[in-house]
Amino acid sequence: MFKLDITPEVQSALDENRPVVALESTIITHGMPWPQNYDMAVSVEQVIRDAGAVPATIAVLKGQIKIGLADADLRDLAQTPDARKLSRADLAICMVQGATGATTVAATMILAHLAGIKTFATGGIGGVHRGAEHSFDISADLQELAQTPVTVVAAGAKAILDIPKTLEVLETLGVPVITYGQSELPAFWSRTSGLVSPLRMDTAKDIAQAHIMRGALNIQGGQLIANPVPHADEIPQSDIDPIIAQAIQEAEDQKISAKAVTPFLLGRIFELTQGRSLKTNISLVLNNARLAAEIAKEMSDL
Ligand code: PSU
Ligand code: MN
Repeated sequence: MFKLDITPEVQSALDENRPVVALESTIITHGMPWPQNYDMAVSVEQVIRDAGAVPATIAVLKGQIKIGLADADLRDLAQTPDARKLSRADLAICMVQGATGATTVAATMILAHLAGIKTFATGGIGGVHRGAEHSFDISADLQELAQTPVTVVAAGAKAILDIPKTLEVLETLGVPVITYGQSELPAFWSRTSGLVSPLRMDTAKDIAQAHIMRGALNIQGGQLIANPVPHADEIPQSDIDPIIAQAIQEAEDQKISAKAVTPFLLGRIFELTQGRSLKTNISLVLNNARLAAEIAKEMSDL
């Protein structure tokens, strides 16, 4: 029916039970501009290798599932802004049509799990959008966390979202939201959100053990690890909040909806901060990759 096209580097790590960290590709095609997106994708893979794990960037190229991307493919994809944005609903259709698509958190979790990868690093997950009581815009990433057993390391839910509502939905879905190393939930570009994190853990080993314990208990779904952005690159909430509000207002005025909302907001915030948001976004992705590599190493030891 289909085959997973796994690079030899990733395949041998999986065969030998060495640590592997999955990476998504929507952040490359829809989350950042060229060429910073390509530079970020290369650096994040390097950070994972330096930490002693193997990176597996995931995408669908001409209908083929790729677990690990060759450099030329990564470079091409980073220059394909019209690649499809693939969530759970879109994956099978993209394959049947032989199309190229970048995987969101949800689709990356599905494919990572198929390949036997348990740890995944990204920037921020999708969640409940502000005004969702009218738009019903709730990311499929939340449902996926409820059903697919992958530990996802993010810097919290993206601050463009309604974070309290996102936490409520995650609680309803039975997804553990675990902040690493502090008691306050981080908010993507900022280390603070004003919200107490539902759970806290201070070591990669505890996070790995919790993942394995869930499996042993036969509890479906994954874990969300919220890893605060490094101090040096943080944008304080008071600086970013008015900019987020302006970007959301513009999205409403221009009737941006569905899949286009998140890419529009990230792009406008990049422009309105003259690139500062992008620098922070790259920093937090690299930071998440480092933690994910530590978690993956603990999982393969267990
Ligand atoms: N994190 C980032 N930038 C991004 C995304 C995450 O730092 O662009 C992407 C992820 O792929 C996530 C998606 O799954 O945004 C959420 O989109 P939506 O809100 O439409 O579900
Ligand atoms: Mn949405």
